[in-house]
Amino acid sequence: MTGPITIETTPEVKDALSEGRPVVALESTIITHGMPWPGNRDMALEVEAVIRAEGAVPATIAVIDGRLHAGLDEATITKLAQAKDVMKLSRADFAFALSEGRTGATTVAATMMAAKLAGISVFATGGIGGVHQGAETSFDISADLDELGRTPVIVVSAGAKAILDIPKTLEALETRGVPVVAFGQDEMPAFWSRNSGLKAPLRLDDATAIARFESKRRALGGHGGMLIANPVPLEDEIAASEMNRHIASALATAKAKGIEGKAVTPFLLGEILNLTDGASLKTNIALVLNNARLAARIAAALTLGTR
Ligand code: PSU
Ligand code: MN
Repeated sequence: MTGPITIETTPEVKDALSEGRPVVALESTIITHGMPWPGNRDMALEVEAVIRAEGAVPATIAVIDGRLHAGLDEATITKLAQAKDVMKLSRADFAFALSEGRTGATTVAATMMAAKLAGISVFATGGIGGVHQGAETSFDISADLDELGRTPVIVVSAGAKAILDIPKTLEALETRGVPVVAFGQDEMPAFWSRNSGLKAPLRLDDATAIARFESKRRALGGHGGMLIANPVPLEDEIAASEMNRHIASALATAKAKGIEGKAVTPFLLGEILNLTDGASLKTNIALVLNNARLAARIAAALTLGTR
């Protein structure tokens, strides 16, 4: 009954980890709860291809029938992308899926836990969860933030999803000692948009500098995660002025329908997809690919070692 968790790895992931080659973890909630079929499957496979093209190995994380996987083959990704009743796993219910033999997709929080267990130090996603708008009454704050505060994995994102309260999310990250690094610009990006109107706490312009920062963090000891906020490419962005209208409208619908808890983020993403006639999905896929590319470069820079 007890003992360490067995992690099922693909041969590709197993070899890369044992040889110390760069590996990038990927979450699966974005596949099951973040995007509709079949765009979700295409995104998941394309992200893996981008990481391989950079010379790193992708490790998509999920719990399948109670077993933790780091690295999924194409057939399993395809099945997961179409499956119904997949759990959305965070720190609170990750072990439940293992003990009950369930199938669950990992959020940022659970993917960070799995990555650490597997010995993977870089993870690419779309946007992290954070402090929701109206959190002062709903108390809805993603477990992703506490995980960033405690688990030493570099999370490459396009910032916090713009449906959130970004200023409060930045405050909560600062409280937890999480460095937030905007990549290549001063401003904090806002997921679908390059600009948020907020200055990011830190800025770095290349993967080597991020690896150098990480090695100093390790040397200081007791470090949790780091958040890289990588702006969506210019040609793929949707301007913040346009997105803000859609976000306000989606938030109003969620409120009117009484959407709560784990359902909030998937509901808002789905609403925004309809309001933008699918454009938000195209942007979401573009930003994930962009994050995967940077994550692979950071993983490579970390394996080279820095002074
Ligand atoms: N990034 C995306 N789409 C998503 C998510 C991230 O582009 O669907 C998921 C992540 O798994 C993240 C989760 O951890 O949304 C946050 O959910 P919540 O707000 O319920 O903590
Ligand atoms: Mn929540």
